[in-house]
Amino acid sequence: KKLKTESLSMNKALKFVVHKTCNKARASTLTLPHGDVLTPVYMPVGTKGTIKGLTSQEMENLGCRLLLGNTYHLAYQPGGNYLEKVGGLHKFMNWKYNILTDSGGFQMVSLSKLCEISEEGVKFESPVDGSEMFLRPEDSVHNQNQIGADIMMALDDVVQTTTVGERMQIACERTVRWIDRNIQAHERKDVQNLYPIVQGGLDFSLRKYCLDELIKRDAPGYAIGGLAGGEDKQDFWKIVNFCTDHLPQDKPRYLMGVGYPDDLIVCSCLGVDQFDCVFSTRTARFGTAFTKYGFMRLKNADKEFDLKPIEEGCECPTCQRYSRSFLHNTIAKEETACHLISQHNLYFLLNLMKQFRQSILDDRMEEFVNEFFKNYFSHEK
Ligand code: PRF
Ligand code: ZN
Repeated sequence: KKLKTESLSMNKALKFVVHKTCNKARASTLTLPHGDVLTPVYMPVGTKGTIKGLTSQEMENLGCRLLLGNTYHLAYQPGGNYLEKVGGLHKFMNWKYNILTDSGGFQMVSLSKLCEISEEGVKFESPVDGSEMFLRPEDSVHNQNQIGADIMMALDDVVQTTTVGERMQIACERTVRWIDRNIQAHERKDVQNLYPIVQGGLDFSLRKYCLDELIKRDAPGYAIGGLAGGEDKQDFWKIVNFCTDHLPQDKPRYLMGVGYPDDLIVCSCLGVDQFDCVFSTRTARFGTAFTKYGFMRLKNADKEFDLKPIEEGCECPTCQRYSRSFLHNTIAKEETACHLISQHNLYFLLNLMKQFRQSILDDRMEEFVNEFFKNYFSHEK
């Protein structure tokens, strides 16, 4: 049966003002129900309502104004009904700024062995206790309404990026069929925004079909999904560039699951406004820090007596107090080291985007990008 094409126009919960551009890059302000977000922006990931190892106060101090939660994890614990009862995720984690929740779509790939996808939705088996969760587009949106996220993501059919042939086409077409069910289920359009997600893998014609269909729904913002899944960089950049060429100029664009420093710079240049990735905090827990000269492995033997901060000149709370030597010698023994490196890495990405944005406003983006790559691929430490 043919579903009605739903529209999300007349949006009051989001304002997007582009202040200045340089080629395709934009310096903008995204105004959401919980305040302004300066873009391009990196959004730290707090899967279950906490950024692993960091408090809401620390996130606020780092300058974070938009962070990410995950519907799939939050629906398990503490649960949508619970969150609705306590007044939503903002109240639950005492976070006064914005929250974006992913729909659970990505878990179709990350938990693929524990899920079954059909036209109706996705059935997950809990990795914790084996219990079942059925997530239809309607359930995902209902949960996100209960969570109260400022930006909610539509439930999409996600397959591994490098999938080719029929399964990729099915995923792309199903994502389009599901968008109207997502939109129809959305009960708080005046206070929460729903972004559709462009799928289609590495196939330009599938991407174009998906773009055309989703753009018709006149959403407040759009996401580019289905990338950062082990594809070649060249293919990745071409698809991002293709999507930002076709997405509306006057709406925010969110590239999902991308968070390496060099990718943030390249994709901001291609016109992306929002990014998220667990990599910064996950890699920190294994002892790797971001620096302007590339990754630094604090476990390496040469850090044992190195009394410099992770990055000289870094203004993050970690670099104000602690040395590479301290971190090297406590990583294996103390939670503290992981927390401190996570804090530095989050500061690094938040600050990188802030500097990039400022360089657009100051008409010196090209110099900024040149300097970034000169350092990033140098052999300094
Ligand atoms: N869809 C959803 N979440 C995501 C992605 C996606 O395609 C990605 C990209 N692989 C990261 N997170 N719903
Ligand atoms: Zn630092």
